Amino acid sequence: SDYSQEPPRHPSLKVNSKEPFNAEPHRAALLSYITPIDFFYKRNHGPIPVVDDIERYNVSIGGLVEKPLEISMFEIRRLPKYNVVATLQCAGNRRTEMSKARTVKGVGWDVSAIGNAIWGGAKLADVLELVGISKYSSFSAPGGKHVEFVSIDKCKEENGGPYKASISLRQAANPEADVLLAYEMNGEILSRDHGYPLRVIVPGVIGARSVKWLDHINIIEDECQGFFMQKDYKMFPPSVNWDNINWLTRKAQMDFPVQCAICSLEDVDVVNQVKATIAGYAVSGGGRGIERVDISLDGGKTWLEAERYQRRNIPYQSDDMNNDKWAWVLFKATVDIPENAVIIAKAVDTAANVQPEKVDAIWNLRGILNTSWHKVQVRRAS
Ligand code: MTE
Ligand code: MO
Repeated sequence: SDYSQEPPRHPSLKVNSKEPFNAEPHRAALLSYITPIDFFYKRNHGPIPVVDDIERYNVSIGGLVEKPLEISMFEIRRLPKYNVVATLQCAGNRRTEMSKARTVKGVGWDVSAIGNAIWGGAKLADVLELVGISKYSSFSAPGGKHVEFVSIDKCKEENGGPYKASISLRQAANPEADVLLAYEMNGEILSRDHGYPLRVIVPGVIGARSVKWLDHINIIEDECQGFFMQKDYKMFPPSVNWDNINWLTRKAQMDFPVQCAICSLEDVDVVNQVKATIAGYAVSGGGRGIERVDISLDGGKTWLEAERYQRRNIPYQSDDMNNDKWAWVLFKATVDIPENAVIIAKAVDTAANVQPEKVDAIWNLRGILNTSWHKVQVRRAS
């Protein structure tokens, strides 16, 4: 593979793999509501494609449609534009910690394979109307079919072929699911690392389905048969290992579960004052909001509720941005730090789903969806 044309990246990123480029920011970079582009995690499976002739760039839409179509960037930009605030999270977020319990296979990540951005673009539901698929809500959805997104990058897992994924047609054609073909991130033209010139954003779903560098869209009868749908990004029980795995027995993971992490402290950390602010992010998938974040300073015996907030430091506002449904919340609590403590955070979503206490209960061989209670060890400087 050719990695000679990679874009420049911020030097403070922690690089978990150089080729393909996988990197995350330090925890403290996640304490602003909107994650700056430079500090947004970058998760790739091959070299970053070079798209230099934007005039000729187009997306073809085919498969089970009455009228296949090629749509240019110019035409996509002429469709109604939406700004959706959505958190993108890699299913492998917090994998390093899961691997400490029992070794898993995959790129290691601390707690920062996640970010919250303002994505600007056309709704996939509007684009699908151009090929004769009418919009529907969850009440009228016929279900059944799938919408496949195919990229132009080259991944070794696909034997040098492009990255691809699919979502249900029901979700794709539902305008309220806010699935976007995004050409902007935080008000700027999408950067090469994040999918220039056009990527899919599937809010509330693991990052793996938000295909970057979109090249074509296929309406298909069954789920996409690509590697990342069939042989990866599936959640297995702790009993399954590499000798007895049967990939067919599990579904491709879509929505992510309730998650939170402390970002004001690294693990292990030293605090100078008795009073310290514990802060971080909490988010749940599928459009479920965060109901509560609990903090414990005594190993989980007693808990106090953290304050929560959204919509800080948004660089601009627009009328359609009245919805934080797909976005994380930040939390904070000012506490007296014991001399030696393990500080724990756990979140509860609006469906009352709670993060599990121990990683062993959710351990899986690919190390995905580590949502166990987040713990950091701190010591007070004397
Ligand atoms: N799309 C393409 N074409 N190639 C990829 O390697 N990685 C996926 C997804 N889309 C990927 C892709 C994964 S696993 C994640 S978590 C997100 O992109 C990461 O998006 P980001 O790099 O913009 O943070
Ligand atoms: Mo991912």
